[in-house]
Amino acid sequence: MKLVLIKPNIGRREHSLYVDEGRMEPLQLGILAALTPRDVEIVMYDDRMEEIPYDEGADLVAITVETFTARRGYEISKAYRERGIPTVMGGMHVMLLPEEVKNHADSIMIGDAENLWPQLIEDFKRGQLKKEYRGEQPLIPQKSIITRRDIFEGKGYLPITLLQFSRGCKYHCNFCASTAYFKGNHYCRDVQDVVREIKSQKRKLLFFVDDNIVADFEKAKALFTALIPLKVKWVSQGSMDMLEDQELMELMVKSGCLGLVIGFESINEENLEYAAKGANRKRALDHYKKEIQELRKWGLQTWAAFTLGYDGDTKESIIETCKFAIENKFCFAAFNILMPYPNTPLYAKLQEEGRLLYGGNWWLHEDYRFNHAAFIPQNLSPEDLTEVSFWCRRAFNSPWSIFKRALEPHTNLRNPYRFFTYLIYNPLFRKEVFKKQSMRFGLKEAEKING
Ligand code: B12
Ligand code: SF4
Repeated sequence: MKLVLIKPNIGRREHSLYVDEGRMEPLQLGILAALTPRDVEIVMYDDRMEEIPYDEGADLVAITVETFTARRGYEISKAYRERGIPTVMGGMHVMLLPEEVKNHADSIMIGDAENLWPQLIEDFKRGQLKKEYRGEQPLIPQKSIITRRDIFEGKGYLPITLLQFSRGCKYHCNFCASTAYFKGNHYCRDVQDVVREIKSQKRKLLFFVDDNIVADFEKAKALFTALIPLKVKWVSQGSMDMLEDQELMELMVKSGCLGLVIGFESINEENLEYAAKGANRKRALDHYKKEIQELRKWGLQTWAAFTLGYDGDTKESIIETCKFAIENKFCFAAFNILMPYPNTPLYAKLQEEGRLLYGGNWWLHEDYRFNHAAFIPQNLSPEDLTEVSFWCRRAFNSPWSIFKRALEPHTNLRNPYRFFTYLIYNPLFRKEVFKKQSMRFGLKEAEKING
């Protein structure tokens, strides 16, 4: 049996293809490969930089789907099904909108693959593939399962190994798709499995793609303690309440943490209330002064994530947010428009208020473009929100800002390695800002795709 695994791209630029130069290993496909019985031949294609050879032949095609890759994922599925090859879809978007995805695949898997994937392969081999697989979340993800990384070889991914310690997060931010997926639960792997996984590969630079690696302080401490002897360097995502636990921070730094993506979201307390951003409560009142000092003290190179377009936002407040990020010399920052991801509380709220654009399913709409507003903001037009958010990305990643932000002695200038990291990745992200803006979803011209 031959199984083809696919990671879809978002889409394409208006007049040319989009190749993601900052692409990273698609971890979920490495996990699916590890869960697949050894007698199955596996090939992986990453639509972000290679053409999919539809006519090469396959018995089954497995496609991972997130909301922003759904349209492209459906195109790929259609191309295989037209050739008589069945497809199965899984991933974040399938959990959020199973009824939509069902229309585009022979089978879907709702939730994590660990408990169900081997069964699906068995069913397929016996000619009894079901239309839907839905199981309980595994309480311990990837139990004794080490990601298969041979499928990533030669694909030109950034030289950083993606892996997970935990899934989900204890918080309930109203826009967060992960929380809709994990329903506010937080599941951790066995620390020894993580150690084995790190030892099973050669790289010393790791990206824990956890939603919030510090969602459980004590479990995080156990992980960090186990990482110390491995002498790795790592990055991840974490909420800023971590700064309240000195022991946690000490272990984090000792275990090789270079920095974290931290959801600042907004410098306006009212917006944080709107987003139900529990981890930040009251911290925006003095513009995160104490938190930023602490992050510097620990020498962490922060990737500050902001969300723009809350009801308390105006054009001016958004520009202020960008200035705040430059003034504080963050290593990196994201300025994402608030997105109504399906099945989130934010989506329900905006729907009820009649503020959703593109008929409520922007991810399939032929006119929707990447990084554009998909709802009507309170104090500015959707077009202005799109424009000012793009302005923030351009300003933060401008050569002048890159120069100015480099001069932060505790973080970006801490040592030559940190400075080198800063210098390599800032120009790369700058390039991506321009390439991604206003990308079309899917590769096909204005085709109507049904929900
Ligand atoms: C790492 C990461 C990134 C990395 C990319 C990593 C990569 N490989 O390229 C970076 C930082 C670049 C990134 C960027 C973005 N990301 Co991102 N990212 C993540 C994160 C934190 C982890 C993804 C991951 O590897 N998870 C680990 C795997 C193992 O989990 P999984 O995919 O859920 O897979 C399991 C199951 O779902 C299932 N499964 C998955 N696929 C399949 C397929 C089949 C066939 C089957 C049977 C089962 C199955 O089995 C797996 C194992 O149990 C997620 C959060 C999350 N919890 O997933 C956000 C997340 C996916 N990102 C998100 C977003 C919005 C983005 C951006 C659009 C942000 C932006 N505005 O620019 C960009 C766009 C990316 C792009 N293509 O350009 C959202 C997506 C929301 C949604 N509804 O789809 C998420 C969920 C974050 C969130 N909290 O909302 N991201
Ligand atoms: S803290 Fe981050 S991961 Fe947790 S619910 Fe909020 S946005 Fe999602």
